[in-house]
Amino acid sequence: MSDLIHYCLEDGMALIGLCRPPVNALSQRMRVAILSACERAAADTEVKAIILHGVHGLFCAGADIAEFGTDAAFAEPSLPDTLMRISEIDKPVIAAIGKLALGGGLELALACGYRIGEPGARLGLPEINLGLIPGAGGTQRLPRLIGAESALNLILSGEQVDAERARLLGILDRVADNAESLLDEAQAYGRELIGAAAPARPAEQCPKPASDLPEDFFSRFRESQEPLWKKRLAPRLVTSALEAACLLTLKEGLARELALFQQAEASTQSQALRHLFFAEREAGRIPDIPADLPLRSIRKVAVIGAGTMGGGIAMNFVNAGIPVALLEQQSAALDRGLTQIRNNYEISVKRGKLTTAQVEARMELLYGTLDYADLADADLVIEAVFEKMEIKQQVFQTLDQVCKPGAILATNTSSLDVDAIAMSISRPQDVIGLHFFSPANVMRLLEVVRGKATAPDVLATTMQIAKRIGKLAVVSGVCFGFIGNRMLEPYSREAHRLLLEGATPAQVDQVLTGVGLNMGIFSMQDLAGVDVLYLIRQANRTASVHDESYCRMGDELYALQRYGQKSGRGFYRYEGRDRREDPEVVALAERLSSELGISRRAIDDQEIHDRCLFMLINEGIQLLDEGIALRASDIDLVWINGYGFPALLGGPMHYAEQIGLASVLAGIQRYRSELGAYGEMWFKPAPLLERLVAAGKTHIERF
Ligand code: T1G
Repeated sequence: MSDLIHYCLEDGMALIGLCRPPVNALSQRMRVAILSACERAAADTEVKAIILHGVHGLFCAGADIAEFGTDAAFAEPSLPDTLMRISEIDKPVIAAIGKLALGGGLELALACGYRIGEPGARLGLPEINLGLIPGAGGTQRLPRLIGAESALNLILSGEQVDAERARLLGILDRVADNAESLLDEAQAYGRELIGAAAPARPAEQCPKPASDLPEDFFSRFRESQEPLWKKRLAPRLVTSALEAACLLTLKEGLARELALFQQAEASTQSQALRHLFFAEREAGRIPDIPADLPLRSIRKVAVIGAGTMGGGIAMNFVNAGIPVALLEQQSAALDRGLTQIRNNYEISVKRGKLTTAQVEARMELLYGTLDYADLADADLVIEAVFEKMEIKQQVFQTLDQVCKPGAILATNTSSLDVDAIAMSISRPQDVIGLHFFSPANVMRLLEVVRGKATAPDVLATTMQIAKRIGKLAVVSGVCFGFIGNRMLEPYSREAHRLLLEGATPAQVDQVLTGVGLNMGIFSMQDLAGVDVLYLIRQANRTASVHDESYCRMGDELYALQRYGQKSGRGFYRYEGRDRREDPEVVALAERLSSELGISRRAIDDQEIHDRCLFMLINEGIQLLDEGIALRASDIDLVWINGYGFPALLGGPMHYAEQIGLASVLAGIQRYRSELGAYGEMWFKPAPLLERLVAAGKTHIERF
């Protein structure tokens, strides 16, 4: 028997234990081992029933995602064939589900005739999150168990249901008393079935899945969902597979499902989402820091500044059950901050996301203070004060006096030099940047900025606490704007420059949202505030602005007090929540073009796409070459989770690989020659991009 399977006989039952930590992913070798064990049990006349379980408690988290895009994914025995064979065994087969049965793991359980789960088990078919569909019978067997509409909703949502809900739906036959007794109770269930001479009961003998649906259910369903699905392929394929389950025999339906699955698996959307699945897990790995480095313990956190950012940051920690001291300079500001936090929680109560008791428990963990002495026992202190170097350095010097040795001192700066802050105190090794994205209690992304002096255990501890508070932490080196905002600069520059050359804000935004970005750059800047961006520019003019031309639109709008949504006018005009193009903005651009001697012309969408996105990509590659970003996939995560880049494109780096690095380079070189002095100044290809193309590489990596 393979090392992947534990096999033993007890009371006339074969116990087949899956043993491929950490999640029993159903690789080709695992499929061979499972099939061989099941065939052995099926052929053994002593065996009257079979129990499948997870040796280490967890049942199975599905097919091996790493196999997709390779021959192994469909190598014999394929998962559908393996599960069909299990469903044909003429003995009761029981799935004893511990912890998780997801994707192919749940499909494995559905191929068994009976299912029992531990109370805390989570079951689901989350393939849609990977741009896939269930490809091993899930779209055919699940509707035969719980009805087509319930199955459709569960698969389209990708949600995981707990054991009791799974039992109520009809997925589980029983829920065990607890995780520890699951296998014993599964064996007792087996003895019952043997005693009752119970049949194998494969799913296909269940009633027709569409028995309670109107004739036009699927056509009306598609019509209602199409606007929500937008460009997404997988929901359409799922719906077709569920429709097949209602119209065809199981055998025909499985064949239809396989064809639809292969279409999903081969799609660029699924390739992008699978890339991001592994990217998120890779982001936590820091090459020069051992995974077993001892961490500092974080029992109490302090946040300095009770404004929007500070309040949101504090919420992250109390949400995770960690006490927070929230410090302000004036009691009025502190009260405002605490009130805002409570209001945020009250909204969650109204939405049914939190109970009043939970809110009180969280507020109990929050301690407002005006006295730095109250921070003396904090293990982690995060400042979120005004974005001015002098102010931040003063705060850190006070912390240096007050905080206990070993406390981690973090700055939430979005662009200031973390090293300059660290070097202003006696313990630079304890300083790190924690760039939360607003609203801090909502946005998953956290840029963890590693200073030159940051101690390895400070970085490792920070990465661990970030995961504990549910953040997606990406490590950045120190530079202006770190990863995200540094790339935003050239992307924004091209958009602004294009206004001077003849494009309108709406045209530029439509190209960018057409690619899939959540917001166009100009509607985003109207939301963020034209005034806020102007002040950041003013504070960093030497660091970020060499050529005045592309800043003039923003500067002029600021001078006209057109601050964006907040003032009803910015790059657009706002009537309530309606955003409208403003001829005054076009006239302003025309005036500036004339003043700056920039000739205007009709600009096609492809040029807008290429100039904005190729410059974004170029800067990302440069960041990688400088070592600011550890890997290209980290850059993808930053722009998807912090700036609304479409996950279906996998992030700017993955997208560049799909376009072709040589095409990106050629585009940059084209504009460098076509745009005169401006092109000469700004369209310098990143040397790493040139090296990658010269070496014929298709994947972005440092070398
Ligand atoms: N395949 C390969 N590796 C997987 C995996 C999978 N299905 N699930 C997890 N891993 C790895 C993961 O990369 C990490 O590796 C380690 O396990 C721990 O994961 C035919 C087509 C199960 C809830 O979508 O949601 O079945 O970084 O860090 O936070 O119809 O992993 O340690 O090297 O995430 O405790 C459907 C995906 C697949 C479930 C655990 N299944 N996994 O979360 O740990 S497609 C899924 C998860 C399919 C069939 C279809 C989570 C988790 P490493 P982790 P975690």
